[in-house]
Amino acid sequence: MKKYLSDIHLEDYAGEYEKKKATFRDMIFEGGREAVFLNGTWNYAVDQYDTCLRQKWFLERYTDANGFSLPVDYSFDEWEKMELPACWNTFAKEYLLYEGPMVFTRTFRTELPAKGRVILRIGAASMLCRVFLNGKYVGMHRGASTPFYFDITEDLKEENRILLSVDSTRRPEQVPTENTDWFNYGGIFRDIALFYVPDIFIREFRVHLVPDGSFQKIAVSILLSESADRTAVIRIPALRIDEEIPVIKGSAEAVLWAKPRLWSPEDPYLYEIFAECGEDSVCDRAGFREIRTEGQNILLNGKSIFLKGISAHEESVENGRALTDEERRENLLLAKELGCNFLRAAHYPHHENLAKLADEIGIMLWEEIPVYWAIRFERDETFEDADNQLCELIIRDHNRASVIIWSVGNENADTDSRLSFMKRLADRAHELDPSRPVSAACLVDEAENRIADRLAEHLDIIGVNEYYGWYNPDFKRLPALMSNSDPEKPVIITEFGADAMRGFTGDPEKKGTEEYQAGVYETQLSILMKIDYIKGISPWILYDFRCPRRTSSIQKYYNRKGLLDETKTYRKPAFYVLQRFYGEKGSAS
Ligand code: GCB
Repeated sequence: MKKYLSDIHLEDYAGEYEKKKATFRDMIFEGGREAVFLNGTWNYAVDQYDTCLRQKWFLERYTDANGFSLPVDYSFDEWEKMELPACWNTFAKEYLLYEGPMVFTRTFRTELPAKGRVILRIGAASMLCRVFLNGKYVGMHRGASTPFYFDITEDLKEENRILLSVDSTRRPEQVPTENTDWFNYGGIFRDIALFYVPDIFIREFRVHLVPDGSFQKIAVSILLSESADRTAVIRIPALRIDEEIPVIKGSAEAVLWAKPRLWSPEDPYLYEIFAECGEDSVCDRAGFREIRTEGQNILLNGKSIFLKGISAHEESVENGRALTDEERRENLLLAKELGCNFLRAAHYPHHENLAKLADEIGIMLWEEIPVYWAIRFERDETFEDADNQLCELIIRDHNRASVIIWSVGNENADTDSRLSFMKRLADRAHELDPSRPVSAACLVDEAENRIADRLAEHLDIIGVNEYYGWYNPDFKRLPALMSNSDPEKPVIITEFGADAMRGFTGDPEKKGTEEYQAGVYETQLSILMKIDYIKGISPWILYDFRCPRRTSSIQKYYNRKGLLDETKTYRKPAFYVLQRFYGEKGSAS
């Protein structure tokens, strides 16, 4: 077959772009490093047939071996322009429902460092991203919501062309799978940047208060990019800590003695923390607090607390999933206005700045990976993907005091393959981060009307989603569910709620009215608050969000369970019901 025709007959064109996967092992610690941003204007093309990969556009072949010009199907520099990071669905009306590959490219100049490495960082790209630099395939990443990194030192030139093929196609074997209750945004949602680091650099730098009730031990660990022996210096000036710790074969762990002022939502106190090792130095702003469970209690700094929460998707009408920092702050301030001390960041990792802002503002967070509904639990590759996203999230946000719970998934039916899949995820979270409780939002056992999920044995906190008053209209079953259950662990009601369309008012008995939603909140709260083992709630949800499954006249492609509408300006009556309740509740359990 003639070479120039090969791409149209090649069935397995994508196989070679499965190689060189970026994983959590390629991450670098970013705190205190100067980023050279590649955000800004990029050229793009909608690439519905994946022609970029099939025809290898990245090779930029304009002539054949004899020097004759070839017809080419792209013109990078004349393509339309988009400012990244962005979601293409909100960028232009005609892309609102586009799912598939889009190709982004730009050129950039850079200084070539005499020594050291150059690391490319992409904050999040949905869902698959293939990266090409100067005519070469660099690697790929799976997962829409976590950052990924490539060492591009060898391929970097003074003048560079970078090309990213980002594919938002929903696929059954992916994490999340093809069916969810949220909108499938496509795009490069978060910062694209270069980091210049020394040859041997700090990949991970973790600090936390040892959760042993003493409030005096700060655990620090360092992982270098190479298995080298070094000495690291840890400094926390406000605590007069300036300690040398030995790094052996690239890793160090130490416990430093100090009495830090404890972080809490009432006093979100943060420390400047520095680490130096060889030629590398990093820093972070972090709080110290202890979070653990004891019996049916959740203890923050040794005291039993009640999590006054709300769930939220990462979304705005204007920017889709690519929120600005102002929008993130606005969401947290809305939660504060509601009287919350806790926010469930559902159902996938939100931007890293959410946790940084929550650290400052004083809101505790539940962070989750999109192991949602009917994931392909039996597939090893699907597990590998979920496991990698979990590790990327934990490593990224480890130092955030606001993050108090890792969630390994949401509403997955209690089958054998799911149990083994999610048990392994819970084990992984415990192993990677012994300083935080692990949870998941579980379904109730409808047949027995009990909180009974085999996964609970492997969790520290049981999340329960229940929709009495909405999907299940029989409110009488809710008190029965609670009295039939005797969990040995704290329970958070991770979801309850009801749809209400802004301005649809009048009949408190009619589903979809603002009054009906407020009534569901009144009844839910009056029942749940009598139950001792419930140590928190995060009703569904802060604001209405886009969802293709929701087609009724009151929904119009939105899930309307928000306490605010999608513009985040209109507070439905249920907002005030919850606000009043939180105002009266206090934060102790
Ligand atoms: C759930 C899901 C959430 C949905 C919600 C609903 O249980 O966890 O993702 O959006 O119910 O509105 O049905």
